[in-house]
Amino acid sequence: MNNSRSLQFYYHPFSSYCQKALIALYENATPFEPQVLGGPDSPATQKLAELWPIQRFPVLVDCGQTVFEATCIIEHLGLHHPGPVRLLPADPAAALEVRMLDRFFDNYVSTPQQKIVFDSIRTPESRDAHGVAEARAMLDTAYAWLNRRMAGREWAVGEQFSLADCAAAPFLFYADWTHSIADAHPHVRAYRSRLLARPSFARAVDEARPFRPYFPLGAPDRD
Ligand SMILES: N[C@@H](CCC(=O)N[C@@H](CS)C(=O)NCC(=O)O)C(=O)O
Repeated sequence: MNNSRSLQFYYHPFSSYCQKALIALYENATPFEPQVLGGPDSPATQKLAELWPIQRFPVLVDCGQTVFEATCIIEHLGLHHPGPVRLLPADPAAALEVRMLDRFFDNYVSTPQQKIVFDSIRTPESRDAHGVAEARAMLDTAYAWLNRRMAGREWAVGEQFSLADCAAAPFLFYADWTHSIADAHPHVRAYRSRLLARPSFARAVDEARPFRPYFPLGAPDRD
């Protein structure tokens, strides 16, 4: 472990998966070199293609080691650059529950949310109405399950803010813009508000404000 190693973080401020990892960096005030992805010709974008041919972001480079997948970046930071905020509990059973909730937010909130947004930017003849209807139904099911889970809870797992909340914050933020969280799910709405008030996420949201006009469905005038 060496906290003086320099970290390069390849990201775009408006990207939900990048915000997920940024929250972890901000929670522990971990120093890093921002490598903001511009257009296809920007140096950071070209470097990303070399580092990670799949070209999904965020990507972290730590002393020549390339780390991809937001969850793994957060786990890597916890192992090699720990700070006062521990995002994976020390207890293995509690850590497993955190990882399970992290999978829930990636697979059943972010994936359907992105399906709806990406479908909206396709040409009309290549849209997938059936897939979008399935994605909306998945979000409704996920909101209902989460509403029951969050009754009486502050954070997704246990008493402490964790990796699962790093995932929940940007995914519920954009999911509500995409397929609104109904009043019938007050615990999800309250949880989303708590996440927005968390300084690490509030900072990520503020830094992404200039990009709101690019939200394909039109960003609402709130948050
Ligand atoms: N499973 C990846 C997903 C990352 C991801 O989908 N990132 C989006 C930005 S939010 C992306 O790279 N989009 C570019 C593309 O799809 O070409 C993770 O957990 O980091």
